[in-house]
Amino acid sequence: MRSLPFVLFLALSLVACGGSDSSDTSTAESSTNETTEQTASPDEVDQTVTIQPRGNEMKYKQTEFTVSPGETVRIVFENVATSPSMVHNVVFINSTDDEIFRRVGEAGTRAGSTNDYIPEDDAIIAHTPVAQPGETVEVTFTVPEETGDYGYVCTYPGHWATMQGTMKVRS
Ligand SMILES: [Cu+2]
Repeated sequence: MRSLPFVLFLALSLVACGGSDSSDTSTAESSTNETTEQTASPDEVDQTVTIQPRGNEMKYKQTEFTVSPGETVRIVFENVATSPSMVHNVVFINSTDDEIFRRVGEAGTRAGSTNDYIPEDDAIIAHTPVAQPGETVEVTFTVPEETGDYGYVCTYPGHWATMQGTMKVRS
């Protein structure tokens, strides 16, 4: 399910390459309103947000940031931790409800390392890969059109309860 937008993007790219005389602006527009869209290239990014953990704690140093509806945001997660157990990711969800944090966090543990601790859950709108200590990972996605507060959480086992933040979508 999560790979559908990427497949769609590829299909549109192929169509665009096939046509020779039309303008070159055709690929981006028809596939943008999906909240799971993660295929934007760097030159389309409206805002880059850098997130780090707070040292070797199971916490994000940046616990909130603000973006605009529908913009393309690039999340760069720099895992500056040094402890080998401080493996992290950043999973964005469509809620700041404690129960949704719990549901996604516990499902992430069950999803396991082979899935980067990412469960199948309708609340998830985007996520980074897992970052080992010292590693930097990133994800680019389209911010939802609906204003409000969206949560982000680390789904590495044992981290979800304390490693949370809020993405504020404000027009
Ligand atoms: Cu973590």
